[in-house]
Amino acid sequence: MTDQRVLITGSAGVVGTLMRPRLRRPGRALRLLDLAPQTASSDSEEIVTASVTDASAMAAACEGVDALIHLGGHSRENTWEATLDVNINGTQTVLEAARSAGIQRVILASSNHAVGFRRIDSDLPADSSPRPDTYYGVSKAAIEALGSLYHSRFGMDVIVIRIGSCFETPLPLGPRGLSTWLSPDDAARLFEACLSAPSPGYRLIWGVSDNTRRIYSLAEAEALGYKSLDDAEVYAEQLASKPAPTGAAAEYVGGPFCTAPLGVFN
Ligand code: 15L
Repeated sequence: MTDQRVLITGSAGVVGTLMRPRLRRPGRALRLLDLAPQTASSDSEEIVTASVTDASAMAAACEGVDALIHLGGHSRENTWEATLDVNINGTQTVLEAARSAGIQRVILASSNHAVGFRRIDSDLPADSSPRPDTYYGVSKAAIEALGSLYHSRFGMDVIVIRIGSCFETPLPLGPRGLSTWLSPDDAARLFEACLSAPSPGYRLIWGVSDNTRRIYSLAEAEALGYKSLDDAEVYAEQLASKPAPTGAAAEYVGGPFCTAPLGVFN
């Protein structure tokens, strides 16, 4: 029997792929929406092939859904037009479909690139105001604002997560990952906390593991019930031989995004 149906947009993307097996629960159906083809691995998975920019497909995908995790969209720098269309218009389309279907709980993926031009040496509370490093970062700041709007106007519970670097390990990220890594298991713990926290209202929280070199605050996520069990420091020795960032990439939390050409897909 299905007690809860969770719609995940961008389920075939990097974070979606890591979350799919980890968010499986008895009594929970996962409705997995992506442009890329996917195959259901059990009766509790429902596949939807659609774009987050398609209002009628999103309306259909939201039917019978209890909670929505919106991961869909471009996950790195792209042209302004593509970023505007998929990340900003797409998120508005998703929120509008959720509102109209009566979905009370929405979790939106933002990114540390919404505040990429904040200095590494500062302590970063989760509600630090936006200092985007790219068009991509601008789109994440807009997603945060859209989430706030839909909460204030319609009373929906909207939790926006400024995700650091969610990968299997921090190794591909170089030394920066020792600070920004969100382990996949911690990410699943964080999504579970976001799904189950009673009446959170609007929250902006960091998505990061309890890394020894962490500069992103965990207090806001912990207030929702999140407990990180991982620390990127276990990879420190393996990363010791990798070149340390220099210039703006060493000064600001966005790292290499701070110097990547604007509007160029990379
Ligand atoms: C992000 O927002 C990207 O989606 C991801 O690919 C990583 O680059 C991550 O930020 C990061 O900052 O490491």
